Amino acid sequence: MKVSKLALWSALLIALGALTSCSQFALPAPASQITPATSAKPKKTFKDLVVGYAQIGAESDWRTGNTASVKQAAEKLGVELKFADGQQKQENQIAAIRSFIAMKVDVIGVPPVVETGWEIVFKEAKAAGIPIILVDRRANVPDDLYVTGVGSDFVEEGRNAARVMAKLMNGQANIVELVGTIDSAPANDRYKGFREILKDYPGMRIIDSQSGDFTRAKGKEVMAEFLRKHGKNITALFAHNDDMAIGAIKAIEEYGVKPGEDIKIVSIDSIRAAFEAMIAGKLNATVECNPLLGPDFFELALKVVNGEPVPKWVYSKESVFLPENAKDILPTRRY
Ligand code: GYE
Repeated sequence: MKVSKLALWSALLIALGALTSCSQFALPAPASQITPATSAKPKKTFKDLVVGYAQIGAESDWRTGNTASVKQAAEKLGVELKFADGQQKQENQIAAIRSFIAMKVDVIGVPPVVETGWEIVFKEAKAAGIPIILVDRRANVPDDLYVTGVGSDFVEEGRNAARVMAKLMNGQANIVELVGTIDSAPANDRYKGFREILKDYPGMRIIDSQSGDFTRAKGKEVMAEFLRKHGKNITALFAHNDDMAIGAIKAIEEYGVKPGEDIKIVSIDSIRAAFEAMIAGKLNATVECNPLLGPDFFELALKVVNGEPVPKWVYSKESVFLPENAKDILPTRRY
């Protein structure tokens, strides 16, 4: 086919036109509309950060270890920490978050005492542009109300407690359970994980289950009640934390039976006092739960402030400790 000169020229012109219009789309936006790379915000460092931490309180040695970890990490990194002690009350934690918002801190960390009731205050933080990081415990809120979280897999801890107890008891037990703070993530999840494994052991029966609020005093009180009700029928105790187990050990001794022998005990946290109880033969196993979350928390906080990607949750690595090597391990424990 013969192509005329005119046709060639017009084809060329159309192609050129297309190119120019294309290149117009590719042209960078006017300088006034973009932030040139040179004026990009400089990355913040730990020393620039002001962080609020709305702690639950001081119910257990685990919690004391967590407070120490957050304070020490802040000090070491040069983060300015605003610390509030909620004294076990959600309303105090909420008030602390509101005061951090008023102070315009960069990030707020919170271990929610219970799972529910956080939506309003988390929305307030979001509206003020202050990211919330969950530490240790989960809150039951939509995903967009917190940026990330760090802590343990509590369901797995409950499963591990059941696994080690089933072994200790050869699959036959009348168990009483000291549950943690009602509606708290660790209590809900440990309760669930424990039962998940027990389903496979028809001889392992939970004969009573009540909250001891994660404290030694309550653990002792509720255990005494269990003993009054069920007497020597009780052959095993699962306590959602070591502190309640330590309180319960006192009640068991006062009742006149032997903790660790007549009643086998498994608890969670692996605080130093649990190792001492294992060495004394009064506790049979402790499932680890790591409170030393300060360094990870501030690392996440810095990433969030600098707009770097973070996972939705960072899980701690944990194990189970038995009396056999408690003596060797105790000196290495930091909480
Ligand atoms: O197991 C208990 C503490 O939230 C994981 O809280 C934490 C729990 C811990 O009081 O000892």
